[in-house]
Amino acid sequence: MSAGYKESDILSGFQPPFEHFSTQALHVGQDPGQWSSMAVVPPISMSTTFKQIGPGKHADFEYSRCGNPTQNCLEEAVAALDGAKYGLAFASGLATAMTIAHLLKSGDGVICMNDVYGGTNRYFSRVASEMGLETCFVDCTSLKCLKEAIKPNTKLVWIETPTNPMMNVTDIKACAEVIHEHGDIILVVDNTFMSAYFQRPLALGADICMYSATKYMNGHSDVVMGLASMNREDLYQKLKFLQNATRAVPSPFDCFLCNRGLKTLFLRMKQHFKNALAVAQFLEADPRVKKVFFPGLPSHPQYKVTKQQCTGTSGMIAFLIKGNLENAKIFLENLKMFSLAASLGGYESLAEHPAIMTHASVPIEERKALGISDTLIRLSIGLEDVTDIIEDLHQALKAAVRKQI
Ligand code: P1T
Repeated sequence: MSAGYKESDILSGFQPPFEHFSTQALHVGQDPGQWSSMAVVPPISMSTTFKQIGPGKHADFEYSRCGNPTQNCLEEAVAALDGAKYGLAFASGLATAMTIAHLLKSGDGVICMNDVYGGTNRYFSRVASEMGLETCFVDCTSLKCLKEAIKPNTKLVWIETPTNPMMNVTDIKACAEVIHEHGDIILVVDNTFMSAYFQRPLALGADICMYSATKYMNGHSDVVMGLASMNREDLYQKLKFLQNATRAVPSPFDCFLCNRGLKTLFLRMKQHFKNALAVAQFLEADPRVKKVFFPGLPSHPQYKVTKQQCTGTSGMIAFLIKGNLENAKIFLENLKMFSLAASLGGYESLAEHPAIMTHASVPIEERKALGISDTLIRLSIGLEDVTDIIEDLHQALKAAVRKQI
């Protein structure tokens, strides 16, 4: 099971955990005094409208699309966990991307990390482009490529780190320094794979930190939602306006669930990391596995950067199985405890085939160039007992690759 690295060696050298994280997750935005009932757990405020004192004169809330008490609790908590002044909740991760893209106008340029979630690639290349945004996809792990891609009309740089699915890590601080030398370019970091517990993009120079909260931030695979946090007042005001103007908001019930999920984020992330580390070591040592992509392993090309900017890494692993598409399919179909399903970041272990599933919308030539091959498998390592997780992977690998290839 060991690939020759001691777990203690691998865990050392990451940044220390963010101070007061669990206290903030439990208390910021959650003051019982904000409710007349003094409820300790924020109630689900289902009312779509709020009684006004006089025409146009309202108390804290007016109409639920413009602001909702349950959503408020969540937004305040998220801002605190990201070390931000402001937090905003949206209907999904992609609704967050769409709202952020509305900050731009036709003719503006976007630089998007070349390896991103398939839906983000599709949004910029096939939806935002139709509205006049010019997007180029660039390997932002190379500062040289990033610098060369900046044009006079560049207004937004979108990075995802680690990337979905290849687990490439971008140096956020170095990237922010480069783009902020070029005037007013907004740097957005999709922090979905790390969650607020392991990475704080705003402290490293990003202007907006965003999430598909459908993943780790909620953590229970029962909410589709997006989140964004920022320190800049101008960006907050514009995004708050757009949040209302486009109706990209989540339901109060979903806000309640995600707010609840945040309470255990720190506990969940630590266990995801621990389990994933053991799985990555197991896979790296297995003769049926060709290559493992996990930023917490010394073999990862951006291991050093990961340790410099993160307090750990999550449960996301990608690997190449030996053989061909058939071997990958047999592996996935033989998993017993893992579910073969898209999505990630829930308490349960999931496995998927990016080329056929989450990244099918990425043109095949682009997929090939990125390394999203027929034998690439992505795992979201859950919170089950790690021996059961490894046992399931072991038996499926044995079924899929019968002899050494
Ligand atoms: O599904 P939605 O909440 O809209 O989030 C989109 C999104 C944005 N960013 C990243 C890094 C993501 O992984 C996702 C969604 N990803 C999957 C559904 C998936 O299985 O990869």
